[in-house]
Amino acid sequence: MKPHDHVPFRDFVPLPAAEMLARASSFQALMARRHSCRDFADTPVPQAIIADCIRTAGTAPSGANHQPWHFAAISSPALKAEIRAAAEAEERGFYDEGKAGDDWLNALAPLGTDASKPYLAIAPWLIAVFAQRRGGPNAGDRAKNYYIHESVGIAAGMLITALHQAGLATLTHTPNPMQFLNRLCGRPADEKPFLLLVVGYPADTATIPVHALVKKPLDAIASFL
Ligand code: IYR
Repeated sequence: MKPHDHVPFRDFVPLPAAEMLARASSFQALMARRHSCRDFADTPVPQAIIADCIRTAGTAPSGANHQPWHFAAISSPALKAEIRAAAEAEERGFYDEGKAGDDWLNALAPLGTDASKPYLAIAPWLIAVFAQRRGGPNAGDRAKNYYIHESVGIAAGMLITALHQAGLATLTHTPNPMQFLNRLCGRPADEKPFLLLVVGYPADTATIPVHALVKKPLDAIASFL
């Protein structure tokens, strides 16, 4: 088969309308139970689960199917400790040395966050998501990539969804700047760190800021035309 050939549309399973509605509704209820977690247990999570969730992320649509992402999954205690130290150094600049600015700090105040990020060393897995400026459909390709942030954003969303569906809690953590992730994860300079996802089980002491429970109703986020 040549690259420009097509095959019949496969794998699609049509469902009766009642089942579609039931599935849409139960999936919505499942996803409504995902909350960002900032207090993790150190309980281990098997690598095979993380690997399958990354496989799911890898099925995301992407510009010209170049799949412009790399997922560095980290469970090494030494590396997690290094990432924690580097992230906290950036976060001190953000929270304590004026980089955030008052408006941003005020917007974050209801979350109760600060520069201390112990969960980066405690959670069993960190997944550093990188966006590749160059690549292509095959490993090792060096072509220009397209819609990089859109593609990696979609893949990251699918990864978060897959991890939640697998029974794991997550935090989307974005220390700013986070170039230190290239050095610590051994990634080339033309990959941009996109997101550091913290993955594991919530600690018994974990809480949810009430602020984060307020989700806009459908009529505020959608219009049916
Ligand atoms: N990266 C910081 C600050 C932060 C920024 C936003 I926007 C958030 O929604 C949450 C936190 C931190 O992780 O604390």
